[in-house]
Amino acid sequence: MNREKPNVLVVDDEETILKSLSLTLQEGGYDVTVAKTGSEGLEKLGKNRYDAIIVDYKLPDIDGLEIAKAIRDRDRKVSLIIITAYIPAETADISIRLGNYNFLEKPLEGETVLSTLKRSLISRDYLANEQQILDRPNILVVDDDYEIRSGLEEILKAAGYNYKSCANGHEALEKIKEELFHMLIVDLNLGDMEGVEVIKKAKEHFPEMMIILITGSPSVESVVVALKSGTFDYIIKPLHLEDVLGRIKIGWEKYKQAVLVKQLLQNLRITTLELEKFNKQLSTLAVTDYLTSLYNHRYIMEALSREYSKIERFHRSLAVLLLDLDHFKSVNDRYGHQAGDAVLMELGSLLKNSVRTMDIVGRYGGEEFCIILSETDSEKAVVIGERILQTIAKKLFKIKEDLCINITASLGVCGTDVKGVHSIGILLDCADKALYEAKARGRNRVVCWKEIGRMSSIGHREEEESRH
Ligand code: GH3
Ligand code: MG
Ligand code: MG
Repeated sequence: MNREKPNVLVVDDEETILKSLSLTLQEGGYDVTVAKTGSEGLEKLGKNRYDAIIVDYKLPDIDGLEIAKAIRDRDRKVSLIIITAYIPAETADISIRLGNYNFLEKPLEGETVLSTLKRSLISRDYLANEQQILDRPNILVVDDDYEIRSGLEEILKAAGYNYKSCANGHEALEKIKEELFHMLIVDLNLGDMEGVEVIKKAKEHFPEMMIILITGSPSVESVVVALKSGTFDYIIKPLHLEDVLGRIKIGWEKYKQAVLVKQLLQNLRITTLELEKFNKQLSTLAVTDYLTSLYNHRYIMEALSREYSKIERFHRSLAVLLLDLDHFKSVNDRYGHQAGDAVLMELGSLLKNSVRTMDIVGRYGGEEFCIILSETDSEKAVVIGERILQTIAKKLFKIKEDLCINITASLGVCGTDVKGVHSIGILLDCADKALYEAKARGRNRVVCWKEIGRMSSIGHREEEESRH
């Protein structure tokens, strides 16, 4: 670990959490920087180097996975700890999805924060030396027998391994907290505790640690207990040089394989997650109009067919509203196509905000929009149409920095409550004809097919449909 104070960046939108975390970390001997949003955090990360980042999974501006990825992109080796406010099962799920990141669950406890941070920094240091470490394991020898301990030290030294040694369990546990060991060679019977206790604690701390047990003449039971606690292999005293070295070598190969598999799995998880997200984006794109972000024509038709089958089953009503901007060509001609686009975008959000969330608003094509009003008859639809007209009339559409204009629209309405309307084709056709009539009557108005009631043309349409 660094000799100077490690610095930690904390990103959380909750003031109280920022304050209490800062205090805990400062008392724990860290330099602390805080950020209240994801973008502020990333900005700070761009300017400064941090040893660790503690970041809330739920930030107002950037979602947890995005920020974790952005942080990793900027600094692959920084310690990353994620704060979650979820029940354990969900945290576990995020943990599986994100790979081996460290987590802190709310409410945060000072001691847990400090121990998680310390563990994360130790493994960061380990990652920083990944290559070097994969060539040379770091081994801890724990035996209360001086002869055996020094014998092992000699063997390890001659073979060129990094190692530390100690004579009892307590000392071993202290060392494990301070440093990352890939392998533990431990006596079954230590003076102050059972070797198995040391193994359990070591595994809690670093699950991948390879354990080799040293034992006199072991009982089957004691070997089984040791194996169950995660022991990889055991050596029976007296120790033989070749035997010890051979087992360390095999253990080391196993360790490297396990690390490799873990890395591969982690990459796979991230790839799967990215794919899931990409697929979601794709399906959203497939139903979205690129300009207004409303639903596109295809989706409107699908939705209409879904809604229509519901009203057939449950005998409910459904109305369709077609809206076409008045003299929109002249907006383009006078202010340019881009200004026209800006008007269409503003109108899109105006329409979306003018109806209930259950209603479906889409761009039918060009400067024509379609609204599907479920559970609505044609009379109510006319009232909604009038309301939309008034909202449009009041709205100033921004053309450029210092120029706003008014626009108007014409609306055609038809509902399934109107006599003779018994298919989607007829419904749309009648709404379209009502729109045409609204244009003919002078524009900037709502016309309902019900009041026109030219049933002859419906008959014509029906004939056409039955022919297909
Ligand atoms: P009316 O009142 O009869 O509807 O007149 P109008 O000018 O709105 O109708 P017309 O059908 O003659 O012209 C439609 C205009 O809408 C022409 C076309 O360039 C414009 N338009 C269609 N789609 C877009 C678009 O995506 N962006 C822009 N800026 N203009 C569009
Ligand atoms: Mg028009
Ligand atoms: Mg048009």
